[in-house]
Amino acid sequence: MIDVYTANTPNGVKVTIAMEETGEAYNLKLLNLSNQDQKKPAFLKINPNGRIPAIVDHDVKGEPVRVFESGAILLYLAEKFGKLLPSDPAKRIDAIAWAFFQTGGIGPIMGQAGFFKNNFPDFPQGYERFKSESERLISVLDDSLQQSDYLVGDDVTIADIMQIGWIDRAPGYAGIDLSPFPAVIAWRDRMLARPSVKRGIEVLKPKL
Ligand SMILES: N[C@@H](CCC(=O)N[C@@H](CS)C(=O)NCC(=O)O)C(=O)O
Repeated sequence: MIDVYTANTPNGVKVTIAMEETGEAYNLKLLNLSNQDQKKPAFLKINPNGRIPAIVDHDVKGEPVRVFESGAILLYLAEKFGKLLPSDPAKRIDAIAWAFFQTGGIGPIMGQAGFFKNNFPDFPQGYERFKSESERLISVLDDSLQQSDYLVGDDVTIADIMQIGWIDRAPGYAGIDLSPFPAVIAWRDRMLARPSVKRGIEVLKPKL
């Protein structure tokens, strides 16, 4: 089985959603980020970068396989289970390109927008810089989503799973108004209505 080390964050939710979409069983290993679980020696053996998400696949020949970086994890799961990536080579690489777009763009840029908004209210230039670049990146998603229901054609792929946690939290975390991006809003709602996406989000919420 696969151990999923994660937490209730926009990057963390990618892996539980992907696992739910594959329909495969997994062991959820919730880390407490406030407690710095992600910096403890045992976890650093799985992700030397000390961040979630990460996985360990025990269902392999030989030594268990560890994977860190959310894009690499989703690619690994898609290849292992033969799901969430198109078989057509051009579409397949397009889905991978959108995954890179998220880890190189939406994630770090919106992360900084939220950081400045929530920690440096007296330095609006920092927030504005990252907010406007986040909006530009979201407009790129919107242009693409005007052509199809999902980022790569009519089926969900890793491309969509990479973005949804960030887009879902963009208004609350980074103060980004999504109303200028109607295709993104329609896609977000389509994603959030999927039972697997709902389950992937729910399993990370604190149990009352
Ligand atoms: N590029 C990494 C980013 C991972 C990342 O930034 N994770 C955050 C949570 S969303 C984290 O672990 N933060 C805790 C910390 O930095 O100590 C990925 O895509 O997996």
